[in-house]
Amino acid sequence: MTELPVLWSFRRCPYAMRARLALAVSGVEVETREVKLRAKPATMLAASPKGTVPVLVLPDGRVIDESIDIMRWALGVNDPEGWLDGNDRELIAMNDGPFKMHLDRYKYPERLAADGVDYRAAGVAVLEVLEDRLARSAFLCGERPTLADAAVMPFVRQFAAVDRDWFDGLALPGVQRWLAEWLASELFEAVMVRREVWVEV
Ligand SMILES: N[C@@H](CCC(=O)N[C@@H](CS)C(=O)NCC(=O)O)C(=O)O
Repeated sequence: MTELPVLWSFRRCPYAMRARLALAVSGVEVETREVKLRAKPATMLAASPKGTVPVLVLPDGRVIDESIDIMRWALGVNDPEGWLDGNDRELIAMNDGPFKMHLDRYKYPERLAADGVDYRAAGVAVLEVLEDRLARSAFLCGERPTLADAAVMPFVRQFAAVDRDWFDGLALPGVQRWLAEWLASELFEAVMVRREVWVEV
């Protein structure tokens, strides 16, 4: 049996989620190892001392420990659905930078910063950029899902989940439809399967 790449993962981590989405769509087989963030295995930390998930360790020893790089690597191996056509670096940077920052500050623990910045409103301003696209096309880069959608969606999912009723009441019909479709998709279901926490033997 040939050795598979090992993906160190945490089910609910949005970064790990997007890596699993790209790996799943690429069809590249990996051995997924679920970790507890509070008790990261020594083997994972030996491969990537910075201690974040996801981490992909290739059979030749190469280590990829940024989720977006794992996505690009997997799609570079095999991209049957043309996800790399939506390699929208600007949009992904807006998500990973400002949106993620607003999301974290809205989610834990306060919506309003000491300086009066309303992070929830700042997050919505970013979602309005997505809405502008999703009002015109089914997905962020056109009529089919691509890398940009998969890279951003897990973070929008988190933002929505903080206060679902409030989110559902926003005037963002495109974003709401897009998110609902992703969450109902077989692909998303497949990458959200529950796994036992990996234990070193
Ligand atoms: N830039 C990294 C960020 C990954 C990240 O921050 N993952 C979080 C979980 S969602 C993590 O592992 N945090 C370390 C910890 O909680 O101990 C990536 O894109 O892979």
